[in-house]
Amino acid sequence: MTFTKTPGWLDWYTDPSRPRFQLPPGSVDAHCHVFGPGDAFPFAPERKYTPCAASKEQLFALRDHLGFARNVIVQATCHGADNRAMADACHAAGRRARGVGTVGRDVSDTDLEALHASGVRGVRFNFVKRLVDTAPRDALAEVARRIAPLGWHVVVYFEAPDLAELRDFFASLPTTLVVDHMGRPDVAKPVDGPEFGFFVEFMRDSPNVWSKVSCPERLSLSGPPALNGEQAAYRDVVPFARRIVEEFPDRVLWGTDWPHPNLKDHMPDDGLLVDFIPHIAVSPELQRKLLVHNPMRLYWPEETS
Ligand code: 0GY
Repeated sequence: MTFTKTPGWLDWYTDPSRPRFQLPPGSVDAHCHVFGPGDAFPFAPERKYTPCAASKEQLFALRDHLGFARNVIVQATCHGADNRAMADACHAAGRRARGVGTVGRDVSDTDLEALHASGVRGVRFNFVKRLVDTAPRDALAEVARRIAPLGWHVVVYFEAPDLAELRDFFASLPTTLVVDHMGRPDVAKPVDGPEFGFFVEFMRDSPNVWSKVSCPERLSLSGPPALNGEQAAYRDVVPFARRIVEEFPDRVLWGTDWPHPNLKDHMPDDGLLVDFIPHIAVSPELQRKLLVHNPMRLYWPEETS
């Protein structure tokens, strides 16, 4: 089937720079996607956008170019609950990728076992209103109960103003909970202000909650550095991500978010995104936790002593 991408959609960089920051050996890109290609893996009828194709081969080439050892491939809403593209990519990568899927309450045990065999270790619940029509709590709670015995976790994507309303639901879930992109703070607000303070307090009160300190390019108002700049890219996001990394060093993950769905103003250079990491994880120890130890404990526990 042929698909035409959403007007205004920016294509991912085909020639990203080589990062100056050298990733620790065994680093994991813990948030990235594959899209289609649509003729092999059609996009979901209920999708809110049609992306450009971004195949597993292109993802693996980026992994190698940036210096990552492994990927965690996260199901994006454009594929709905059809996990074939993501599962196929995980399967093809062997032990070098794990996945996070999307399933409904009607998923069979056989389907869950097949997803597990392909490398899936979590499910994603999306509460971002521009991406999904509904997120029925009873169905999601049932899914969480079904996947908990497999040792899987739940990944949640929401925007900062919605946390107050979601917090009790999150607390009722029986698994580890991983929050995408720090719960999307408004970085024009102070890092010590009530909005981000609420998120920090949520993590403080909930030892099972982790956060991805990812997507500065989505959150930033200051944007990438000037071409001749030594300044950190996306510098307005640094204090937010650094706060989370330093207070919760054992519960943070990082990912590129390649191929960067839904960006219409600015497409990041993935090499520059990697160069953002030492600004938020400032010591080798914090970098190893963020990029190696934490994702390995969550996604490859059988390889972690
Ligand atoms: C992200 C961000 C976005 C999209 C999705 O599943 C998705 O469609 O996650 C977004 O538009 O903010 O994490 O990829």
